Amino acid sequence: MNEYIPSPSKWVADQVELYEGSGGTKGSTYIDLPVIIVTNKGCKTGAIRKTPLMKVADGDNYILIASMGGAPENPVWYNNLKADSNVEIRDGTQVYSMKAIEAVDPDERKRLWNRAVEAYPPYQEYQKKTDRIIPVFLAKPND
Ligand code: F42
Repeated sequence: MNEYIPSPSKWVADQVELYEGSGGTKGSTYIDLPVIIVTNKGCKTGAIRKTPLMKVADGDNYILIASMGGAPENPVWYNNLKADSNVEIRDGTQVYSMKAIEAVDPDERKRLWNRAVEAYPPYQEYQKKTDRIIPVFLAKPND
């Protein structure tokens, strides 16, 4: 089993600890909106990484938005998911084994992006803040 390395960002690491430590009954929101925890492998270290993201559901699937508050660069979890699409997603008390694939088809990306903005309107502001096109992933359950 690989080692879990917490985020160097304290507020993020604290949210993961509260969320996971409570089995999903605490720490599962950000500004009163639901959050999921994405667990995956680091593409350089091979370590277990855990990233809280806003919950954007699309049926049984989840939409993951690599916004990082509109920062100029993609978050590094983007690289991790591109290298290995296998993720575990915790949504409250439920944990699902999934594959997260970047939406590259422009129509599909737009549909998913619009759903994400409905769920969490600040994503639109984040896109205005940055020149990069914010990547969008669709995570689907493994059969
Ligand atoms: N971020 C988003 O992008 N979208 C969201 O919807 C979102 C919501 C959200 C809600 C609650 C909350 O607490 C945080 C939220 N965040 C959201 C922030 C998110 O959790 C991440 O902190 C943020 O996106 C930055 O991700 P990051 O992967 O760039 O994290 C940095 C701080 C980090 O952990 N860096 C590590 C480090 O040591 O500097 C490296 C982590 C890593 O995965 N390393 C890889 C490895 O091999 O282990 C290598 C990766 C590489 O290519 O270098």
